[in-house]
Amino acid sequence: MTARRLTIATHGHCFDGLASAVTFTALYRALHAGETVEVKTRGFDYDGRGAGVAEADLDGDDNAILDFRYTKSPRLTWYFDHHATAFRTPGDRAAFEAGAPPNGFYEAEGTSCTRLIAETARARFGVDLPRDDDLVEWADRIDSARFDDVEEVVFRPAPALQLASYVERHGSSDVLTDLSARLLTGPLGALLEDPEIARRVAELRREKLAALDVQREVAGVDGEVVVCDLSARGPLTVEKFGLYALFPRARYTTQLFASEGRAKLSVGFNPWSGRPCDHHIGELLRPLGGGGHRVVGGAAFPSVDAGRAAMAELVRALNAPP
Ligand SMILES: [Mn+2]
Repeated sequence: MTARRLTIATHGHCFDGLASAVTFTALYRALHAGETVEVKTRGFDYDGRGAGVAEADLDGDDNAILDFRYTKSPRLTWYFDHHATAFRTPGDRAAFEAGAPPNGFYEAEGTSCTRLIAETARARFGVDLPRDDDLVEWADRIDSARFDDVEEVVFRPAPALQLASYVERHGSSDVLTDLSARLLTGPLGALLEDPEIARRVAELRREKLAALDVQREVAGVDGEVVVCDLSARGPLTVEKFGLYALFPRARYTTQLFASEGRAKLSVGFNPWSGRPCDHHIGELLRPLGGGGHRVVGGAAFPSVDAGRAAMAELVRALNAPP
């Protein structure tokens, strides 16, 4: 009997992208019990050039896009996403609404793609996917920044957060394929006992704590917004929630990075500020070629100057009434 080939295109360098691949693979295997299934996982990143999953990337018998932009293609058989910017054009949206693919699930304000898959598995397909390491719950908390205590996240990260840090840095297609296979058969904690992963996790911790000192030095506050221009500071590995721990009362944060002449802007709402998020950050970034969710987003630019200009524009927009 020939194997059934499943190709998964998921959000690369992202814990929700990884957990989505694991959760979807578990669902797919449950739906094809008794068959041999070969899974290939590819990671895709938002790189500011509008690149997405190409039709040629969808080379399985079944092809799923998870936690990433929609691609209209007859080869696409599964789609799960929760990004506000999932559809590039009204035509893409219309094709999806018209039932392409037949197994398409989209939740615009969903907290994570992983939870959407797990809930759909249960509600639509009657497949329960229990795990004892709370993979779905962690993906959901990480993707929606749902933590009680930001200091704990930044200074005493739980195993899932340590693995998330590893995936965010090292989660290319090969790594995602390997990790997702191991997470299908074992608990999350076991991955951190892998000496190579443990070494890299420790290295990332050191880099992030060093970067916190730089952020503390560089960042300032403009109205409601923390402005942290790191573009002149060389490559840094920053803790995703670092600015929130440093500026617990600020409502929004903007941060600019540069590497090899290109710039990357990341923008976030501080869920620990105790105040509402009055803007849709993903939508504010869309005209700048970026995207994201209501509370977090990013964009990339061909030059540092373009990145700085965009950052100033975002700071103005976030300080303006919604
Ligand atoms: Mn996600």
